[in-house]
This record gives sequence, structure tokens and C-alpha cells, in this order.
Amino acid sequence: VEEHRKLLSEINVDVDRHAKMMNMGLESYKAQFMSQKNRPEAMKYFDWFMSEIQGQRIAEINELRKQKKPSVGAFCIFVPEEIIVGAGGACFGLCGGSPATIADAETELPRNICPLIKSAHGFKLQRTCAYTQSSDFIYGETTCEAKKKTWEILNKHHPVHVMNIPHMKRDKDLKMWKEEIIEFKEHIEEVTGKKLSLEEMLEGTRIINEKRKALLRLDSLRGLNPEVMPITGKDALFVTQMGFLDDPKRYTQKVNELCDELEKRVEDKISVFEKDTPRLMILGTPIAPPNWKLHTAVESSGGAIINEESCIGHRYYKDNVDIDNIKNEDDLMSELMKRYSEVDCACFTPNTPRIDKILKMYKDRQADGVIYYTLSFCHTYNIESFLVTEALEAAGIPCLVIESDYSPEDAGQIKTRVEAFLESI
Ligand code: BJ8
Repeated sequence: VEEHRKLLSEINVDVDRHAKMMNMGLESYKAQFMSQKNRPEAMKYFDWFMSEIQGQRIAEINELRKQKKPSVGAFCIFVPEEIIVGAGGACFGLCGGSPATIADAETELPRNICPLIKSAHGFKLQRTCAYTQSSDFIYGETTCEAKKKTWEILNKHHPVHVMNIPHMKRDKDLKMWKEEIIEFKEHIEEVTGKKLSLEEMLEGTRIINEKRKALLRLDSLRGLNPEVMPITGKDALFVTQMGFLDDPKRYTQKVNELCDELEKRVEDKISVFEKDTPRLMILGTPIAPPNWKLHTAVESSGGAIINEESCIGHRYYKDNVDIDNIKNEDDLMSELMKRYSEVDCACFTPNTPRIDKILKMYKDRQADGVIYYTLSFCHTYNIESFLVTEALEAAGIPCLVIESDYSPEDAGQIKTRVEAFLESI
């Protein structure tokens, strides 16, 4: 513990405030997760990871930094993490899910923007996130108005590298996107002072492909068999959230161990939900830790969440990079661009593949309903909900739309609406 405190002050964390924040987070985790019945044994690793989330993992990242490996904090799944991992470095998510930093953020940012951005910005101002403090630079992108303008302010406190992500997917947009990926790679080379080889980047891509495969395996195990649901949605969400912080090789191994156990549970018909529990899909904006409000509301009201169509969810792991026919660096950059352009974020216009995917997911999973979840003031997802719910209605799929921020105040109201929705399906 003393060593951790020493490291935290070396990276300029406000150690006392950080300790208070961590205690609050751990208490909330204990109350919401440890009280669940019949959890898989393999969740013990993830419970341990939670207890070391700003401890051992931070020590590992800073060890890499000492070896001049890159350390990159990101806010979006468009970050080409294959390149960072290929350089032997660490890539981690900084999206904020806590209300505790928002008041500080509002000293620099308007109140009426998305809480995910405000929460993360507040962590930087408070110096209470050891990941932010451990990053050589923060990866930013031009997906939404709130993000791209916040980078200009965040850059006053921490170096930010912005990638220009197009809002359409025409050939000329994709060409520019590929150039941005090349520029990102060059930026990593500048940070490390070392050229990256094709083999290194391919190795990084293999590692991340394996991680995405393991998450897809988890997604199938929890969602595709209506007879047996071997893990709660809340636990599966937490596992997915930790994928944005943990070392990718170790994490992949642990997710696969969890999947082995879940496969056995399916064989033995061990379900954590009663028969006929309504099975819901969540669609929409990312659910960053410690934002577990919706999952807690649904699963304490008699529903089960069987997947998240979100960037902390299916949108993150649904596609892999095809590396079978890569002969040179240019081929790899093209394949990375292809893979990233499959992401169906609401920042794109048009974004119809997202609707087709949702309808297919619903059918494959034989779900009973969906909740379209938008963070307050996220205009792209909020507006796109009209088109998504219209398609759902036409297909006869029950849907509840929830818009919320991180304050605990609407938790009761959300629960009431969820209960009414569950009764109606
Ligand atoms: S690929 S969803 S991670 S941009 S910050 S858009 S919630 S107003 S996070 Fe995102 Fe990349 Fe798209 Fe995924 Fe809305 Fe908030 Fe903006 Fe947000």
C-alpha cells in the first residue's frame, strides 16, 4: 500500500482524495456485485482486478513507461489499440462513469453536455484517476461536438492527440481515415523514439483480435441460449468494462477461463435467472464504470440483460482485423481502416447498418424486449433513437427509451419505468 501511495504521488495523483474515491467505488461494487447469488467462480479474478484497479495495474503500466513503452488513455473505440500494443505499450479507456467529478468539470465545461465527458474531464482536474495521470497522451477524436471541443480545453492540462474521424463512409472519407491511422502510428513512433515494424504491429493485432474473440464468446454464452443464462448481465458488463483497463493477454486468458466455466454451466443447466425471466438487450451509448445504474435497476426488478449494443459491449468486439493476406504495412493500414469503419457509431450519417444489426441481434438472441439507453445530451444517439425505435416498432419489438445522467436521483424513477416495462412484455 505504501508503495502504491508513493507511485500515485510520483504521477501527480491527489492521493488523499483518490483514496476516498476508491473507497466509495469499492463499497458500491461490493453492494451491487458481491450480493448477487450463484456467481461463477471465475468472477473472482475480476473481483480481484477491481480491488487492484488503481493499484497493481497502475504499477504495471508505469513499469512499461519506464521501459519507454507508450501509455495511451482513450475515449473512443476508434483508437487503433493494435498499434499501441504492437509497440509493447498499454492502451486504456478513460471514459468517466462517476458523478463525483462532475461539479469540478463544470468549472470549465457547460452543464448541458454529456456526463461521460464531464466526468472524465473532472478526473483530470481533480487528479483522482491514476490512469489519466499515467498516460503519455490522451487519444481524442472528432466524433461528437462535446468531445472535439473538450479536447481543446483538456489539452491545457494534458497532451491530447486528436484523430479526425469522418462522419460519412464514402471512399474519400475512408481514404482520409486510413491517413489518420498512419499518422497515429507515426505519433506513437515519436513518443517512443522508435520505428515500429510490421511484425510488431501484426503481433499487436493478433493480441487484440484474440481479446475481441474472447468477448464475443462471452456474448454468445450469455445471450444466445434462452434456456440457460449462466451469468448476470451486470457481471458480464463489468467483465467487458475491465477489458478497457487490463493487460490484454492476461485479460483474454481470464475471459476464456470464465467462458469455459460458463460452457460447463450451460451443459449442466445452471442458470442465474429463473425460467421465463424476460431477456432484454440494451442499445445505445457506452456504460463506463462505475455506472451500473441501469443494470442494477433491471436485474433487481426481475429482468435479465443479455447484451449491450454499445461501445462497452458488442460494438467494440463484433469485428476483427483480417490479417491473413497482409504483405506490407500499407495492407495492414488498409485492413485496420476497414475494421474500424465497420463501427456503427451514431456519429455517422447515414447509419442504417446499425439498425439492420440490431434487428438481427434481437432475432438471434430470441430476446423479449430492448431498452434504448442514451446519456443525457448525447445528441447523436438521442436523435438516432427515433429511427431505431421506428424500426423496432415495425418489427413488433417492445422498446423502452431511457435518457439519464450519472446522478443517483433518477434511479428510483428508472426502476419504476423498468418494472412497468417488464410487466408489459
Ligand atoms: S464509437 S459511441 S466510444 S464516439 S461522448 S458520443 S455519449 S455525447 S462516447 Fe462513443 Fe466512440 Fe461513438 Fe463509441 Fe454521446 Fe457523450 Fe459524445 Fe459519447
